[in-house]
Amino acid sequence: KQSLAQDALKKRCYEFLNMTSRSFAAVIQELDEELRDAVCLFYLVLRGLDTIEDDMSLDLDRKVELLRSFDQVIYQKGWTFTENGPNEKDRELLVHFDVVIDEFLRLKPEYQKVIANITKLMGDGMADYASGEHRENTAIATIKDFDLYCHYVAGLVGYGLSDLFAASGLESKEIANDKALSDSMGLFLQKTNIIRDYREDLDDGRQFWPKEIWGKYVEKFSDLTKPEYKDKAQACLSDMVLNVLDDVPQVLTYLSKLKNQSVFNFCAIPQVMAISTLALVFNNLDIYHRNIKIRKGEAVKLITNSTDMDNVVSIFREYIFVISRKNEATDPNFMKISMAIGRIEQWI
Ligand code: PS7
Ligand code: MN
Ligand code: MN
Ligand code: MN
Ligand code: MN
Ligand code: MN
Repeated sequence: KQSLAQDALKKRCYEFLNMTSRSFAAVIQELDEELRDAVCLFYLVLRGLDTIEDDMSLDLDRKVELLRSFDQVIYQKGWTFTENGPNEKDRELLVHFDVVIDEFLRLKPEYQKVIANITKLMGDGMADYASGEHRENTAIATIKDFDLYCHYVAGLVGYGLSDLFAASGLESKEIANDKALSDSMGLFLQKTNIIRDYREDLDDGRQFWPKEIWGKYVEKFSDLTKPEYKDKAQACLSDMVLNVLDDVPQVLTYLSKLKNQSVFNFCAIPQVMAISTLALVFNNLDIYHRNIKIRKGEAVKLITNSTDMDNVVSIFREYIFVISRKNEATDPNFMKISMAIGRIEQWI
């Protein structure tokens, strides 16, 4: 039985979850009891790590030291962090991180180990990209660099979640064995987010699109916003969308292997949001100027309909069809996109 003080700490953690996450808070809270707290704490630990990664006002050496040691920080009772820039988003979470640590230490040791392991791998990956060879603005040069960065910040989340699912017994051990499938689940979300957030990230002084792609179309990454490069910008965008479409068959394969209803909903909802976002951004030059988002009503429809594999496949079919209709024969990537859609159609 939990004491009243412990209940209050757990409640604080769920408040932090609702404070820091637009999209994951609801689906995490719907998870079966056995997994809910572990996934909530996994989220909060990684949100803390990402808040450090994102803070451009932190001294670089200090940032790298924190990123590389964060897997130990989560075992230090009483640890809090107040060094973030005053305007850093989600700073409040780190100011009260002792609460997260207390709850983390109450999880089953098996769950703690999964979370600490992924935190170590992600923190080291983020540190590599924040410093050293990736320090320049051209940080993400090749498509390989792009895949590796997305693996660190999202594919690894997929590994960790699959490990938690398997450890809980709600899913079979098999779900955690095929690492490529778990990786794709994270990559598809992260890459779609990176395309959609072109403008926001540019304004923050960040560029995540690989130069190997945008360099085919413009000299400078920010040229994509210029009216005189409109056609180049459209072709570049379709090249990026083409890159993301690669992961769709693996996403559907992963989802088809799930057995538990609450785990299925938790996994499927973000993926249908992503395919809907991808259809919205394709050939949509607004992304170079402002933050575009799927409509609230559409999001609600997607959430209520993502209940089983048949419905999820229907949703993917609908949005793949939207992309197919928007694909223009004059686009240099027209043929490759048609082929990628063909590969997905074998699935849907
Ligand atoms: C533990 C649920 C389901 C097998 C904080 C979920 C930021 C897209 O740019 O908030 O900070 O605003 O829009 C999530 C695989 C990770 C990948 C990664 C952890 C799916 C720190 C989500 C969330 C794997 C690095 C949030 C990857 O986007 O970002 C839990 C299976 C955190 C998942 C970051 C991005 C996530 C992201 P931003 P967002
Ligand atoms: Mn972030
Ligand atoms: Mn980040
Ligand atoms: Mn406070
Ligand atoms: Mn983003
Ligand atoms: Mn974001």
